Amino acid sequence: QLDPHVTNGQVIVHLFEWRWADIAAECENFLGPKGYGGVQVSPPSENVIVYQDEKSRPWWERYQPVSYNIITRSGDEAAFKDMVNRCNNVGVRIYVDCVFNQMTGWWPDGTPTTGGSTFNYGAQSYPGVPYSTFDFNDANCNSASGGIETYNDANQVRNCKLEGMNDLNQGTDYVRGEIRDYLNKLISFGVGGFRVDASKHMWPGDLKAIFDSLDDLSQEHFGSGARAFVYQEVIDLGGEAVSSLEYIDNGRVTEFKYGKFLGEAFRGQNQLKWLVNFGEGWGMIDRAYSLIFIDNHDNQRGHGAGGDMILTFRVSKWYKMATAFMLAHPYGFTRVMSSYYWDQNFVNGQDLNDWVGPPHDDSYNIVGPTFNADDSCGNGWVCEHRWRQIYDMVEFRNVAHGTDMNDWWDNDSNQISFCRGNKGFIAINNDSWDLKETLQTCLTAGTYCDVISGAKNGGSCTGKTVTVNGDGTAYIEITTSEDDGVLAIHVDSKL
Ligand code: LM2
Ligand code: CA
Repeated sequence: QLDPHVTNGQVIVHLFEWRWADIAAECENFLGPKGYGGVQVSPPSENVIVYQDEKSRPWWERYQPVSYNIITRSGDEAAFKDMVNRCNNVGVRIYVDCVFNQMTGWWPDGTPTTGGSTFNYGAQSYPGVPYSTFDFNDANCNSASGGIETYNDANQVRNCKLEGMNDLNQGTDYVRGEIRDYLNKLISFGVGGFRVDASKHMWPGDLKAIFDSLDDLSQEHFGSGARAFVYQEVIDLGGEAVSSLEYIDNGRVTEFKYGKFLGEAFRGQNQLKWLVNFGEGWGMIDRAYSLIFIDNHDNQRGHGAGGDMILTFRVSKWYKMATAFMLAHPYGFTRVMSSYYWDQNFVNGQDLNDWVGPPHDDSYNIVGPTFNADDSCGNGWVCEHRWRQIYDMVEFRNVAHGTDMNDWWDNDSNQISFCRGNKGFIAINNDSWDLKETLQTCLTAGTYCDVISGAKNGGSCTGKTVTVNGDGTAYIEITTSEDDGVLAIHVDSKL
């Protein structure tokens, strides 16, 4: 359950709040050709429809399921199946964000849902599954309020209500069976695995029992005996009762320290030279188990972990540098974030617009992206995964896959470079002065196209070129006035 079963590439992208039909087209038109291995999709399970004060259709309504029917603003079951098939057909895997720690929060009786299933929060009745009051944890929660009051008590974290939402008891055969049936339904459609929402709030042993009970992946797309890829969302920055290490027997685990540490480094709170032993050397979990990212849909808007150190598309130069570092560096299994834009409104350090949902029409139907001549997106979609500096580094990661890091260099400050075997070379300049050095690239002699400032186009290069000498060294220049603080070359960018 550690194996993502990728064939097309080593990087997955979270197409946050995209519609299934748009993802299907994106697999065919962009992700397949550019070497992305898979897509994390937003929760497909039927959810509560939220109109609360000025908050109309917040993105977070999808974390309040009312049933496991496949019907949301992203599309219905037919559209979902079509997406999975079309993506698998071009080698791009689909990983599903699954929400089964909880059902809804409190909403008035008669509150509408995306598929028409009814529910009653107080009676803990969700007939669309069905779940009833026996299936929830209240009796197992030891806090006074019934909600999670402290993260120093693992029992509270797992058995009490998160943000007031009805907390499922995954310890019972019945609840396990309903969750298993939901995941097996997705497996039967051909998905490659699951992002398990709020795993920290479920007992690792309960999760193990559920994952072990799952069917093998679709034989048609994955061959025989393939097990679902599992990555569990556990926020562990240290100092709490629950640790990510409790979950590594079940599959991979999100490593939230990764984006926080890189955010601190690129924002100047740490020097890049210290990244020489980034990874386990910094107290992060073993790379065999870690799922890493610069930002996710929570912490890019101040939810979740990492605070204001997290880098996002809003600080694009740093963001591209940190993403390039992540994709060039051998640690972990990598996920790229793909966002939509929203206007922030900070009051006392809090973004009052952190709830704003995806681009939509007057009826709050999601409106998909348009595409510009330079591959970038319109209609309010940021599409970081379509930024040249990012998708070219996806290719770098694919080319360098299977090699280790070697020939690290730094200037004792914020200029660094390293090789990946004899496959690729990257240099980064986050100092306030130019990088102008002759460095070891580990590549064979010849002329290479820098895939950050441009791209190889037939026999020529639209960006900077690098001349590698017979001994593997090359003169490397990254000035502070350039758009990007990165230079990257690899065996397939040789001219
Ligand atoms: C996650 N990981 O563990 C998701 O990545 C995160 O996005 C989810 O929270 C969370 N777990 C629960 O699945 C989001 C969002 C919350 C939001 C919840 C539920 O970050 O702000 O809570 O989804 O929709 C919202 C309101 C909150 C309210 C709650 C219940 O913000 O004020 O609490 O709904 O109605 C009364
Ligand atoms: Ca729980």
